[in-house]
Amino acid sequence: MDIVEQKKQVGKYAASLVEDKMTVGLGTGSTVKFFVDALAERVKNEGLDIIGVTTSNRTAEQATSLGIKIVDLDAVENIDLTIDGADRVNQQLDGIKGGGAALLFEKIVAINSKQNIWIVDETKLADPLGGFPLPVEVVTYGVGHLIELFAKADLHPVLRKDAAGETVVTDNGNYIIDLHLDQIENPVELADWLAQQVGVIEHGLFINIANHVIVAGEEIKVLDRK
Ligand code: ABF
Repeated sequence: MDIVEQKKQVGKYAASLVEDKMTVGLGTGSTVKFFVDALAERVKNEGLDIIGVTTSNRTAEQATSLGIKIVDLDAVENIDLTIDGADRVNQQLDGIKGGGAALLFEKIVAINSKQNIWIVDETKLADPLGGFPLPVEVVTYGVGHLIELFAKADLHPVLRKDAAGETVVTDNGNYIIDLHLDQIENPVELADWLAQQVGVIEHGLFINIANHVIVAGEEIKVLDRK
């Protein structure tokens, strides 16, 4: 099964887990895009009655255009279930997220959700975490000094640019610094250190957040947090 088929498969599977009357957190990324498509099909064909809270402008536009009702996070008490993608996941079900630059909203939606499920293809499993740049969302003011600090800490920072060479600006008006680390032996320690640095708004280490991870493949695997 190629990667696109795997993404479609888990997207559809995740959509089947959504129940009537749920408030659903909608993540971001190419896998979630298939989930939102499949969820919209259920809304249209089965009359599934849900409301969505999104983690990015991109997902909000897709969901709205497909007829899913979207509300602001502050309009709901909490979210029943959030389905999101991930860039890397280890055996503890901790992960790297934010390759799509939506990590801040993704984390805010996640911590306000009763259940978090990530949908991934097989290429995302990595223990120890690594092999994918770790995104850190930072304020634009003084970004050069933060890059120097990260470089001194051997974190191999690179300010994210788009294909046209322009600095990427997040939905919240911030920059992303990607840390190019081969392996993250102690994600909890790194997450704590990053959270303490002035100018860091959020980082892409999602520790203790996913309840389940659904992995695509010939047979779908559901991994549960122990
Ligand atoms: C998101 O989707 C992320 O945090 C992650 O960066 C991304 C994974 O995208 P894809 O499914 O396109 O690989 O939710």
